[in-house]
Amino acid sequence: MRKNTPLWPAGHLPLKGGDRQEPLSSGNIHGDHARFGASGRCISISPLEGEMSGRTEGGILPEGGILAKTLLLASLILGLSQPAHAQSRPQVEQQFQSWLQTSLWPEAQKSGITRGSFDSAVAGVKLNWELPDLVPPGSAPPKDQKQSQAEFSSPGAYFSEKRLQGLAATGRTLTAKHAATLRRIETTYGVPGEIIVAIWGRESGFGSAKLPYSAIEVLATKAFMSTRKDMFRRELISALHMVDGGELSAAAMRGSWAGALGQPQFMPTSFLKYAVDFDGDGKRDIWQSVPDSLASIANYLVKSGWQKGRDWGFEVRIPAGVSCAQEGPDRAQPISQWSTTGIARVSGKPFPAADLKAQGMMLVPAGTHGPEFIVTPNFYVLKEYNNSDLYALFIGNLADRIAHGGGAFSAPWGDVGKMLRSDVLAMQKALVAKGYDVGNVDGLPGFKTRRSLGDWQAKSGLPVTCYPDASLKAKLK
Ligand SMILES: [Ca+2]
Repeated sequence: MRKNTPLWPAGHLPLKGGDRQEPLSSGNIHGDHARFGASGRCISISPLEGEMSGRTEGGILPEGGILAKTLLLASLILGLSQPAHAQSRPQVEQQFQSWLQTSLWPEAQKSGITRGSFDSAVAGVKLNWELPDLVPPGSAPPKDQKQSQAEFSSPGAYFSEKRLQGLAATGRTLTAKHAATLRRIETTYGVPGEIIVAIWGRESGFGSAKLPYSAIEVLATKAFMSTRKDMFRRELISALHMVDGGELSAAAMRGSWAGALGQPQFMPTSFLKYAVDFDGDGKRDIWQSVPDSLASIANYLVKSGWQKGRDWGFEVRIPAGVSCAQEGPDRAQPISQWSTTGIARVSGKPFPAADLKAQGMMLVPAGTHGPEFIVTPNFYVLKEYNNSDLYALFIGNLADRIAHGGGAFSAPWGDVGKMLRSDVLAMQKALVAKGYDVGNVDGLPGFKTRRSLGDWQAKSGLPVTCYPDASLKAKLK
């Protein structure tokens, strides 16, 4: 292992469809990236997955701890696993150089990249053997087996109060410093400054995180030999287009260990789609320019459907007698409608008028064991940036702290999440056998699983908690 191995992955793996929640301890090694902050403290920038939408996940997590150990272990297992038909590194390097010319170049050429740009971008590029999640030629891909033995952590582990307070304090300072820019961005894009600043903080420590890797090197290595070659190959081609289009030199294209770029941590496909020049120098510079970085985040959200004038969501209290099994974007109804059932904000404030008459969705990530929410469509736009309920809640909570001096969610996250993923999987299979829709049968308690569990609990005369726990294991067969 190299000394500066990134050790702090974000705590979860956002997944397409949003019906899942990653166990914090499962060793989310998929392209996680981390770096060392300018201040010298280690800042982690989290894993890929949003790559479906061309995004990486953002995240700054507490130093060390179980996640670090898990990633370290996973990197040891995967990065240094014994190939089935071992080939020496020089042999693999040779294959890589040949692959660049005989496989990648024809595709790049076909997509319109010039030979000169291609040559300048890949000049001197070598495989980076220190990246996680590599599958060198001749070696077996990692098994998913560990996953089934992984325990869940409570969603609460995601919301480090210390981390959030730190980000909020810096976020408020920087909001004041960049007030004029943020006002201009709000006028142009309709996205509140606190949302943009919260994402900026979460993704790159407000741009303070260093970007230790050549993005071309990372993307080429992963396109050549990783568990998700096709996705990285698409990103690599996009990165070549960035060079070809004169956005910046390959050498200047610094990124995370997953190839995520600059202060907003865009993958190259997202850069091409969403990055904007907002300081007017003619360059889309999400590395050095704060205005470009902030406006690019806003543009990403607007292009993903951000609704001007609406909040992201509200922590609420669901009264006894109102079922928690009403979660999900497919059960949206006007917030006024939710309100008539007795659902109210924990703050005691009324729902804003603009939100009251528009759609809202119930969200209970820990069932009745944790904070309960009515979220707006903008919550799902935040998930487009990074497909995870907890990520979107983190951003919403951080934004509220920055804008209104808010604090932690009012209800505590219960001590849930002590089950093995394989146990949840067994419960999902039992629910499916009874005719319930649990979404993906994957051992992760996403909203469809929680909702169906709640419905089954109600039907079985059990307390309705909408979250799997050990006591239900024997009952649900
Ligand atoms: Ca610019």
